Amino acid sequence: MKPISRRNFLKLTGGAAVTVTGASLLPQFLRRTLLAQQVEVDAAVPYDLFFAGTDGWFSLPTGPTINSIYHPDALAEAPFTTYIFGFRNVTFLTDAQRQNQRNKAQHNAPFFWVDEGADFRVQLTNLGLALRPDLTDAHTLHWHGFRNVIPYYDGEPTGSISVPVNQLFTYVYKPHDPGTYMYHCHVEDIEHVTMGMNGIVFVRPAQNGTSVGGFTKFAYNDGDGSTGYDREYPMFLSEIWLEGHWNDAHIQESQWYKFKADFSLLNGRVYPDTLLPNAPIDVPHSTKALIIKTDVNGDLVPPVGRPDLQYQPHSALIACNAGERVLLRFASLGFREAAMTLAGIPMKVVGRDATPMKGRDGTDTSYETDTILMGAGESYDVIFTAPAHSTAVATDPPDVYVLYNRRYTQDDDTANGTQGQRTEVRVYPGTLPPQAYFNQHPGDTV
Ligand SMILES: [Cu+2]
Repeated sequence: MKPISRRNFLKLTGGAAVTVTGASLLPQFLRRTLLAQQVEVDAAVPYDLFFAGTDGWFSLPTGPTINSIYHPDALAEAPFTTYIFGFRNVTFLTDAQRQNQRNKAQHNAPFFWVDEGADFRVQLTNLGLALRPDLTDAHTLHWHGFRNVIPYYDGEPTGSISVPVNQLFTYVYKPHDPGTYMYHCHVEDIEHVTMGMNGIVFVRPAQNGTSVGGFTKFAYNDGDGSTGYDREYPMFLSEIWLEGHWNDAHIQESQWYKFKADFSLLNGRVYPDTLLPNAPIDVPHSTKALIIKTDVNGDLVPPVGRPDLQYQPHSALIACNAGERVLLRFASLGFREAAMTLAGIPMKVVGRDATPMKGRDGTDTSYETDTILMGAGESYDVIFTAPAHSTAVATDPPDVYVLYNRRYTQDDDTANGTQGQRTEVRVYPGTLPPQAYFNQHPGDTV
């Protein structure tokens, strides 16, 4: 039986909104396989993380030249403006709390990490799209650039399993290549990726925990400490085309080839919100992913004083002490080329597309630059050493350096008072305590 695509399905039903679970569209043999796999994997080893795919709403700046019929979306309940698809981390929630998370997606998807050589299991459930029951789309996890994946777990839906509405599936990984990757849903991928089902996953090297060159944390198995660092921050680039989001909310078909980014985001936020703290972090549980605190309903707790950022939990501020080494894990799932510039501090590129900058004969090919030119689907591991503080007086505020996308269409929108992909590096005079968790902001509540 030829699989029925969503669009053909709509044609068959005359375009009427019909609620059908994706499972009923699956051939019988596939359903049985899925169920058997589910039982087998779960019985053997529980999952490390449990993700949910769903839809939801988030908030983008408004302003004189942004506002239109598309923005803010008239269907959005204040303080939210824009319809999204996305993933949530529901690992530590009860079943009832998980069901509550339908229509509560976040942007971007949760950051998570895996240790080189370790078995890692991510259970994925599909909570469905609350606003679009006619869209019976499945969801998947696809690690972009992951070299040792087996097709079964790849997430590309024509060649591997995907997860229909109300079903569960467990992905099993055993990564061998450290570095920074991105992951996304691969079903109707232009739509699902740009609607927000995208994030960073990175693989920590086996060398971590050993002492090499004065460091115990490394980007790669460098053998000499050259990729050692004191603090690490993800820098995830994504884009929003308002018309596409509005179309999905209003049951209109988008011509995705007409994509034209209205917003460029860093870690899911637009400057100056990039500078604000993370949503309150659940530190004890943040051992395999950055876990945001949830309330009794399982809902995300928003950053203090910013209910509009409830579904954009990730800060993009970089904070460090003078003299420390900082690893920035850049990845882009926007369409346009980015030119991320750090003014006044040289950046050393130590890895690219999860590959250390070393030739086969060991030749060091790392290089210093002030600008990282990134295409869609590329990742860069970049280390900088924080310069001396201007006064070195402990009570003085941090020195501020600007990290921004030099392509002005992506970071400069003064007419609306917003600047997209822009953030700051704040260099403290030695007064910051050691980083307690990945992406820590000095103003975080825990
Ligand atoms: Cu999806």
